[in-house]
Amino acid sequence: MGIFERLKKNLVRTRTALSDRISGLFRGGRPMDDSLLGELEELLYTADLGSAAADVVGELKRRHVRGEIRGEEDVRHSLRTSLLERLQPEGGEIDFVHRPTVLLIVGVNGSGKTTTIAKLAHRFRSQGRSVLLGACDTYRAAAADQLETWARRSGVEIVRKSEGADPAAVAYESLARAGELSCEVVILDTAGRLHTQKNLMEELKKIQRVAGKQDPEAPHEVWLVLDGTNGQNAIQQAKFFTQAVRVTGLIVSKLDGTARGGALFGIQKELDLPVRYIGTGETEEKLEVFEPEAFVDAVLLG
Ligand SMILES: Nc1nc2c(ncn2[C@@H]2O[C@H](COP(=O)(O)OP(=O)(O)O)[C@@H](O)[C@H]2O)c(=O)[nH]1
Ligand SMILES: [Mg+2]
Repeated sequence: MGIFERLKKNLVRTRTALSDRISGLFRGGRPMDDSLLGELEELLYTADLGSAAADVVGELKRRHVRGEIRGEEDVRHSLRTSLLERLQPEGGEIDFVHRPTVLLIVGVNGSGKTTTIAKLAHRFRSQGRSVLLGACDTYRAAAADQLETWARRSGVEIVRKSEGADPAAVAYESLARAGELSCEVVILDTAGRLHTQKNLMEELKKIQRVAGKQDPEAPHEVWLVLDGTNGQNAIQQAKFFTQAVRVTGLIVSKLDGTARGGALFGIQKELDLPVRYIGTGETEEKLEVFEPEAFVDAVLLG
């Protein structure tokens, strides 16, 4: 199964909210007019496109006035073009030029960080890379246990300490151990919750600093995991993280479990960061490199 087919299947709820409902608008041979365009805009809001909804319908209206939009196919085509313009081009896989390449994964509690790290580890392992995971979420022992279970399953190294240990010390040890073992990739898991948000942000900054002491360019990537089921609400949370750490990319998780996948367009516009991967299920293979065209086609085309 190719990526388009997989996305069609896994993003079926968002697809129903967009593609199927667009078909519904045109049922019974309804003509293109202002009332239809109004309903289309509403539909896009309901599908959680946020500010993107007004923009793409505005473009559609301009084309309609110019006589370029006659029916359903033209509408889909116009939406496809406008939505693709709003997405940053595919970033592809990172190039792993640094050894080790250090990835710092941040996000609120429950957003899917640990699961996403398991998926990344599985992915990089299957590409033949050596991977080490650092359990910097020391807030609860169960967090490191969860990471360790995934590490065992994928046959990758893990560095962990006891509950309450300094997360920056775990980061330091992870990089040192990766150096000894000559690992290609280090993925650092972090806590999404502390006593206060200020503490959390200070902690993330410290992990970033400590990694930078071993390699001035580390962490080479800082990926923010956003829970796709939160739709547009993920944006405010995300801004909080982008103020504390140097976020370089986004991973939107749980897109299989929501009709709000259209939020990705608003999220990308607001945050101006590339979406690297999307999560489409709970198991380790349910991670896709984010390909804008495949994504748009899977949720929009009939
Ligand atoms: N359906 C679905 N569930 C996910 C996905 N990613 C994570 N989850 C679930 O979300 C919950 C929280 O995930 P976890 O990785 O522990 O979040 P963390 O607190 O950020 O580390 C778990 O029940 C995961 O199985 C996904 O892509 N799809
Ligand atoms: Mg976790």
